[in-house]
Formats: sequence, C-alpha cells, structure tokens
Amino acid sequence: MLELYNFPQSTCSQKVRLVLAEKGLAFTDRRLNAARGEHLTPEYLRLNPNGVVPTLIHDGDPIIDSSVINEYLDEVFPAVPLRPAEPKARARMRAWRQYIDEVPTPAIRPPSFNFFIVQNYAGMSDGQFAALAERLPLRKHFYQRMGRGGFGEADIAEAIEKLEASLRRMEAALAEGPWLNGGDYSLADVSITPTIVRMEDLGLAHRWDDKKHVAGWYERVQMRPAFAATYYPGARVVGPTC
Ligand SMILES: N[C@@H](CCC(=O)N[C@@H](CS)C(=O)NCC(=O)O)C(=O)O
Repeated sequence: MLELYNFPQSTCSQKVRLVLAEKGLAFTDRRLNAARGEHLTPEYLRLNPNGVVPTLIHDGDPIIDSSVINEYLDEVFPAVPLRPAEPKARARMRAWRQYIDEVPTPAIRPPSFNFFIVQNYAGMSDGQFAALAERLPLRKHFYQRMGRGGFGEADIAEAIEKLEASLRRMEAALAEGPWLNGGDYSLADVSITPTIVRMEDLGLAHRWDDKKHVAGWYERVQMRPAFAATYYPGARVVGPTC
C-alpha cells in the first residue's frame, strides 16, 4: 500500500525514509537511478511533474514533496507521532521545518554537487549538458548556474555561511533540548538530519566541534534505529569516486 520512489543518496529521500522507519511502516522501495535519468521519464513525470524524488504512492495515489509527504504520513499513520499535539508547539515545529526547507536544505546542494555529482557530467559536451538542464522541470536554472564544472567559490562560500548559521540556530535551541523542538523527537529533527549527515560526508563535521549541543544531538540521532534503516550501505556519500 506504500511505495517510495527515491534515490539512495538523496537527502530529500532520506527525510522520508527516516519517517517511514520511525513509524515502522513497510513500503516498496522503488530506487531510481539518477545518472540514467529515471526520474525524468514520462511515466515518472506523471507521478511527480517536478521530476525530482521522492514520490510516495499511497494506495495508488502519488504524494510529492518530502516535507508534505512527512506531514501526510504523520496524519495518516499517527500511532508513532512526530508532531506535537499542542497547536503552538506544532507551529514552532513547522517554523523549524520552514526554516530548514528555506536555508540549510538548499545550501547543502552546491557543495554536494561539486563533491560528487558534477563528475557525472565530465564526459558530456557543453551541448549535452545544456540539453540535460533543459529537461529538468524544477532545476533547469540551478543546473545552468552550476554549469558542467560545478559551482564557483562565491556560491560555496554562501552555502557554508548558511549552513553555519543553521548550526548556530540549532545550538541555541538544543541548549533547551534534547530535541530541536523541545522534549520530543519530531519532524523538525527529521528535516535537518540528512543535511547534517551530508555535512559530515563532505568533511564539514568540524563545524560542530565548538557546538556541543549539536554534537550531542547528532549522537542521539544516530542511535535511533531509524537511522541505520535509512542509511543502509550505499546511502552515504563516500567521495567523488562513488
Ligand atoms: N522540494 C522537493 C525537492 C526534491 C529534490 O530536490 N530532490 C532531488 C534529490 S534530493 C532530486 O530529485 N534531484 C533531481 C535532479 O537534480 O535532477 C522535496 O523536498 O521533495
């Protein structure tokens, strides 16, 4: 009854896999191959016109956008709740999710692309790369800005500054902790986890050397059984040769 179209290494896919695992929900794992453009076929675009993963199929109906999917899962399968019941606490949780969607989630993309995705374009001509960008419903201009050789220094510096600001915001909130939204693990923690994991994979873990609350939170996150289920072998980024 649940199917998830996803890429093993995509942060947005990992967000949804974390929730499915937290809730103990079985699903058919439909792993797409990004390099082969399996997210851009006419069949897939009928499910998700944005041409991105993840897409959840529930009883035959597609649900798209990882944050929307996660709220949907929490509404439909409430036995293990990941949102506070009290309206103001729920609003705070949503404000976290909004901030995470607007700031660190886009910021992790330029260093990620430079580290392990641009290599996929090494063998392409400029014309082939331009044609690929044209096919992307949501990311055409992002790819055009990036170019075949990756993002430049200014884009990477901006991304790192935004990631650092996000860590500082987390550090302040987690002083009250133990979780981002207070006493209970929630969709806010889920939303930021793949970005923190990716920072570690990109060699940026030193950024929380001086943030003991973030470091402690990350240890607790990794101890949750859902973490190992989400980050199965091959789901972490191990470098430009992966
Ligand atoms: N807002 C969407 C964004 C999804 C998204 O950007 N997915 C990326 C992987 S994390 C993707 O499919 N990229 C395809 C591409 O770059 O061609 C969500 O949260 O689901």
